[in-house]
Formats: sequence, C-alpha cells, structure tokens
Amino acid sequence: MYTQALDARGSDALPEDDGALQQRFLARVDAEEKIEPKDWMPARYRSTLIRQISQHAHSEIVGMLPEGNWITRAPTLMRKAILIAKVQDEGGHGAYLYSAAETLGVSRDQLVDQLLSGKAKYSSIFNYPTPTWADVGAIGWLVDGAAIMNQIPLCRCSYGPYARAMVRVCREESFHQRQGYDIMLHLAQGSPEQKRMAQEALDRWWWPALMMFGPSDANSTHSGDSQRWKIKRFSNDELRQKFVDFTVPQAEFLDLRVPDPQLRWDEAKQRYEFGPIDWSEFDRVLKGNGPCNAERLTARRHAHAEGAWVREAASAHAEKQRRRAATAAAAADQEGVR
Ligand code: FAQ
Repeated sequence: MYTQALDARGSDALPEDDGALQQRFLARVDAEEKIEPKDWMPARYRSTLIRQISQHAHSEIVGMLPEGNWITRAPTLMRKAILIAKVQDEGGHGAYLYSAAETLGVSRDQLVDQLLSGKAKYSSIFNYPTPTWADVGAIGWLVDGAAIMNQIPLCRCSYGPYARAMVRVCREESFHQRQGYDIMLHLAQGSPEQKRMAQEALDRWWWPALMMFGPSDANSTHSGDSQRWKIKRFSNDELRQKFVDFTVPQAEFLDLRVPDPQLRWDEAKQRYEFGPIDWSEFDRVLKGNGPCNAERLTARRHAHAEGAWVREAASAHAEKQRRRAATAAAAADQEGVR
C-alpha cells in the first residue's frame, strides 16, 4: 500500500521555495487536514518526519531488548505469556513505523543501516539495564506510561500515515502500561523483599523516564518547526510535566517513594514541582556512553546477521509469486486472443 506512494515523487520535484505551495501546505496544516504521502510538502517537513519516525521505529525495536531479557525468567507462566505478547507488540510497532517512514521516500534498508552503523538515534531509555523482575514492571508502568503521554498527541500529527499508525500503537501501549503497573502493585503489596525490589526499580527508572521526553524546551532544536507543522502538539517540557502530574499519585498508591527530594505539590499552579534533571547523563547516553549502548547495538547487529536467511527466503518467495502471477496473466491474455 505504502510503496505505491513512492512512485509519485514527481510532485516533490517542485521548487521548495515556491511561496504558493508553502502557503497552501501551511493552510492545510492549520485547517487540520492530514498531509498524505503523494501531497506536496516542504523538504524540511519531510526530513523532520523521516528523522522522528525512524528514531521512533528504532526505539521500538531496540526497546524489545531490555524486557526480552526477562522472557525466560518471568516468575509465572501467565507473566511469561503476557511479556512475550508485549515484546512482540513492540516489534509490530517498529514495523508500522518503518512502513510509515517508507512513505516519505526512504527505504527500510537505509534506515536499518543507520541504526546498525550507530548513526541513528533511538530513545535514551533503552540503554539502561534490567537487573530484576521489578524492572520489567517499572518499564511497563513508567516507560510505556511516558510513551503514551508522548504518543497520544501524535495520533493528531499532521502526517496521515504516522498519525494512523499511532492510534493502534497507543491502544497497545495502554495495555503495556497496565501490565507494568500490575507487576509493581503485586510487588509493592508483597513481601518486604519484593517491595524493596519495586522501590529500587522506581529509583533506577524515574529520572531516565523523565529524560525520555527530550531536552528542555530551551535546548530542543526541532520543537519550533515540529509544533508549527503540527507534528508535535506539545513541547517536551509540557509533556514531561503532564507525566509527572499523572504518575506521582500512582507511586503514592503503590506506597513507593519517588526518588526526588525536591518533589512537591504546588497548590497555586496545580502541578508538581520537581528537581533538576541531570542533563549530563542524558548527553552521555546520547553520545553512546550509557550503561548498555554497546550491548544494545551488538544485540541488534547480531539479530540482523542471524536473520539474513529469513530476508533472503522472503525475497525469493515474493519473486516466485511475482513470476507465477506474470505467467498466469500472460496465459490469460493468450486465452483472450483465441
Ligand atoms: N533519546 O529537538 P528535540 C517507547 C534527540 S517509544 C534519544 O527535542 P524532537 C515504546 C532528538 O532526536 C520511545 N534522543 O527533538 C516502548 C534530537 O536529535 P537529532 C520513543 C533524543 O524530535 C516502550 C535531539 O535530541 N518515542 O518507549 C531523545 O523534536 C517500552 C534534540 O531533541 C518516540 O520516539 C531521547 N529521549 O523531540 C518500546 C516518540 N530526546 O535528531 C519498548 C516520537 C531527544 O537532532 C518498551 N518522538 N532526542 O540528532 C518524539 O516525540 C520526539 O522525537 C522526541 C524528541 C520528543 C523524543
């Protein structure tokens, strides 16, 4: 479906500085019309979307690794079945998102090469380890919770294929968040040792979860354009604040302590005030020096190499189908001539 759109790149050959096209494009965005793959769009809108959607796709794929680590060690058969389904969902999200990026004229091979070569970014959050089962709970609760907060507004993104992919993704993320919270609830209401595990996992994931929303608005290079083009509906700081306001009461319900001594409810502003984020840690992770960056890329490279035969077999099968269909069509034509 999507690849058909790539045949129609002629429209993009128009000069980008054509004022009338730009104006019409912005008017459509302002009128909340969806921009579709065959429509004219500014080159920077296209490249911003390719960047964001592909980083998002890579995040889903790399994001399978920290939890995948626990599939063989899940504490019960039910937890194992749920975790397998969740990790599989994340793979599916990656697939939709790569497809959405392909509608913009980039190939999946190019995108995968960018990830495996270390050129492409993926979410900082997936460079942290999962030493205990409670980390699986904390990922579902906090990481999927942050992902939902960020992605619900993306369902209204101006680019049609991305917005539509987000609808299903958000529904699934919502189940993921619930299963994570359920794990935390069981641990928090369990033995003192289980409660300690839950608290330590919250301590490990709280600050990285806040960093997921990206740099502060003052340092966000893309937010201005992305908000003008209605790719992003809220700024990084706005979404981070919403996440804190939503999540702190959930921590209180679990009777767990958010690891921020400066956290307090501001009655006048009707929101939580929280302590400063350690942006030096965020920068370190983005530069490839987080606790698990090297491990994650090694795992992806290994999986890609191991999967080469599957890609070859799928291509050979598609080619066989194509040849059979061509032969059948030629035979039908002959029949028609007679
Ligand atoms: N990690 O100017 P901004 C999930 C980069 S999916 C790494 O503010 P923008 C599901 C940014 O790319 C999680 N890099 O950028 C799941 C840019 O670099 P560049 C992923 C980051 O795009 C759950 C530079 O910093 N979600 O969790 C990060 O306007 C559980 C300047 O930043 C998405 O991708 C970061 N955290 O805003 C899976 C959602 N933040 O390209 C498995 C879609 C920023 O100039 C298990 N993406 N950077 O070199 C977005 O909403 C946006 O791209 C933001 C960043 C908000 C992430």
